[in-house]
Amino acid sequence: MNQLVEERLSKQNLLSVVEEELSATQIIDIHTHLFKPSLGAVGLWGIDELVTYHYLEAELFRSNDITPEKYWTLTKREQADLIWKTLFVDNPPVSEATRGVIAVLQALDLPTDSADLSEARKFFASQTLEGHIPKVFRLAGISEAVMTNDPLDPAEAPLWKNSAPHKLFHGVIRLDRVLEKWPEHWQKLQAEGYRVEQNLTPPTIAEVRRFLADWCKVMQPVYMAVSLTDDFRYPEDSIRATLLRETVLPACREFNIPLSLMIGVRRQVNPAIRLAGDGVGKADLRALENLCREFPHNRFLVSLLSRENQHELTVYARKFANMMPFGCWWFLNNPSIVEEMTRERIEMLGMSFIPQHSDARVLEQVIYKWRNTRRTMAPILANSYALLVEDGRPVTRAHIRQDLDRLFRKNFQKFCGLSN
Ligand code: RAT
Ligand code: ZN
Repeated sequence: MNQLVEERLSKQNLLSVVEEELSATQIIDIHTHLFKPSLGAVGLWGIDELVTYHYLEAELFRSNDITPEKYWTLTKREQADLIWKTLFVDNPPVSEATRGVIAVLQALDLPTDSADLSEARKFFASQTLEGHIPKVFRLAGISEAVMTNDPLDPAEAPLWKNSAPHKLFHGVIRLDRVLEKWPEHWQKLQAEGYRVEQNLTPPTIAEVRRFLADWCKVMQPVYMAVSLTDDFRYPEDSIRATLLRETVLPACREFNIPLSLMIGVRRQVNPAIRLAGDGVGKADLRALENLCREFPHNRFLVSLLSRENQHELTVYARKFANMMPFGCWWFLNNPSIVEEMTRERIEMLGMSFIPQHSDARVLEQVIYKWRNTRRTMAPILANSYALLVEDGRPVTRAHIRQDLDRLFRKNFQKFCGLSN
C-alpha cells in the first residue's frame, strides 16, 4: 500500500477524501427497474420517459389544472411537453425528481433551460441502447444494476427465451403477482403446464416450487423479491403467508439466495393517477421479527417505505444477522430523510448495511440518483470519521476505501452469496 493511502487523515481532510473515494467507488445498484438490452422492449430510456416518470406525474397535477383523465388521453410526447412546460419552464425545478432531470441533462451536455425538448429528443434519437448503457453506467459510477423481473409479466416473460446473461445486469425474481394476486394468476401457471389449482393443496405447492425452480434456471436471480402493503402480517391465515412459507422461503434456501421484502406501500390510494397513485403506511414489524426468527436459514433484504419504521428496522438489524436493511426507498429518497436514516444506521450498525439503491425506472435516472446519494452521504460519512478521530482513532484513506467498498458492494455480494 502506498504512503498516501496509509497517511493518517486530519479532520479537515476527511470530507475531501471521502468525496474522492466515493466518486471512485463503483457501486452495485441493488434494486432498479432497468433491463438488460435483450429485454429492451420493456426497458425505459430517453427524455420523454425521464420527464413522464411517475414521480413527476404526481407533481404535475399540483401545478397544472389538467385532469388525470385528460392527461391519459395525450400521447407520451404530449405528456412530456406538458410536464416540461409546467414543472421546468413555468416553475423552478427544485423538487428532488425535477432537479434530477436537470442533472441528467447537464451530465449529457444538453441544455437545462430550453423552452422545449427538441434538442434532447434529437440527442436520444441518435443513440443506440447498447452503446448508451455503458456510457450512462460510467456517468453514474455504477458497475452493475440489479433488475426486477416478473415471470408473470406478459410483456417481459417471453423475452427471456432468447436472453443471454449480461455482465452489467443481474436478474431478480419478483413475486408480487404470485404472492399478492394468486387468485388472478394461478390459471396463468396452469396454462404454462404447472398442475396447480386455486387451493394450495400439496400438489399445487410442489408445482409452485417447480415454477420457481424453472425461473431460477432462466433468470439466475441474485435474490427473490416482493413488495408488500403496510398491513402485511406474518404468520397469518392467508394464501400469501402459505405460499411464502411453503414455496418461496424453501426455494430461497435451495438456491441459497435472499428474499427481499419491501414493505409499506398502500396501493392505489388515488387510482386516477395510476402508477403515481400509490401511498405509504406504517407497517407492523412483528411480521419481520417473526420471519427472521422462524427462518434462521433464510436471509432477508429489507427496505421499508415509512419513515416512522426506520428506527425500529435498525434495531431489528441488531437482533438478526440474517436481515440486511437496504436503501432509502421511493418517498424516502430525499436528502433530508436519507441523511437522517444513514446517520441512524451508521450509529447503530457501523458499516453493516446497504445504504442505498436507485430504484431507477428510466435508464438515465441512475446518473442523478447516484450523484445525489454521493452528495448527501459524503458529509455524513466524513462526520462519522471526524468523531472517530476526535475520540482518538486514526483514519486513513485505505480505511475509507475499504468501508465504501463494503457499504456499496461487498455487503450485497456477501449477503447474496456472489463471488466478487
Ligand atoms: O419507486 C418506484 O418506482 C415505485 O413505483 C415502485 O416501483 C417500487 O420501487 C417497487 O419496486 O415496487
Ligand atoms: Zn422498485
